[in-house]
Amino acid sequence: MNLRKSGIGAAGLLALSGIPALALPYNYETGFQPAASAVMSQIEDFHRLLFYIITAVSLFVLALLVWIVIRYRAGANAVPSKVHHNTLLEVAWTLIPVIILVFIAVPSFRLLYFEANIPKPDLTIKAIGKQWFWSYEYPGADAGFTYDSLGLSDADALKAGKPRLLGTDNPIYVPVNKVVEVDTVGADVIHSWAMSQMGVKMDAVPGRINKTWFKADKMGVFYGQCSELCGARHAYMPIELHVVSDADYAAWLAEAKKKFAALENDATRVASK
Ligand SMILES: [Cu+2]
Repeated sequence: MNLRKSGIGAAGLLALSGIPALALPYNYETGFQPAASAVMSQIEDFHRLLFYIITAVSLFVLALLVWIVIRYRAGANAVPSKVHHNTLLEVAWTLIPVIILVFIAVPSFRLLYFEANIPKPDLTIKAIGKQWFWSYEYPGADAGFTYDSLGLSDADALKAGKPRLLGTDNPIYVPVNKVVEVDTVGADVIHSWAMSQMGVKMDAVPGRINKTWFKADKMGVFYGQCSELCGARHAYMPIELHVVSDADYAAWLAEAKKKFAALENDATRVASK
């Protein structure tokens, strides 16, 4: 049974309110939330590869242990063996782990490069971590704007049909299938902008810009959280991301330009509190 589709708990509540429940974790879930970007799909694939290797190595070691415990127990070996050193064995137990590690390194570095090498972005968002909420800047060629995105109280979240501790008052909007560059910076302490279904987690450090990217391949509402302990209300600065069609994004953009504060046209401006 697909728990995700059956709508349990908060996911069910969301399904009723018309928001796709796709993006929510559910009780007793194991593994990752479903991937919504190529980076996350590749992280899943890499994780699966590691899982097989880990399982095989663990079972092999367990079998060796069981074999030694039974075969070489004191009861069956009145006179203990004095054998030590076995060149072939020692070379093998050094070389085989090295070969396994090199085997893992190839897809690992390929994935790291894929994550770190930002394609030409279709749009750029600046995420500024503050104690304890996120501010976003949408720099535009004509008129950029900025706004704060605060986590909702339990009562407000319930009223808005949003999940507790994940919903925000002003979500971020991005178009589907477009490369979004996210520039992160901290205004006070180190925060971390994390959106697991996009395979993104980037520290927001005061005084420097860190860049990451994602290209959402599914429409829907996605949730993330600050993932660097940043103080008393670290748990209350969620990220709500809406991935929408080009038309819906254009509509939101037009409204946002009117609704939110215009961005000062100063490229050297440093994020302020
Ligand atoms: Cu934080």
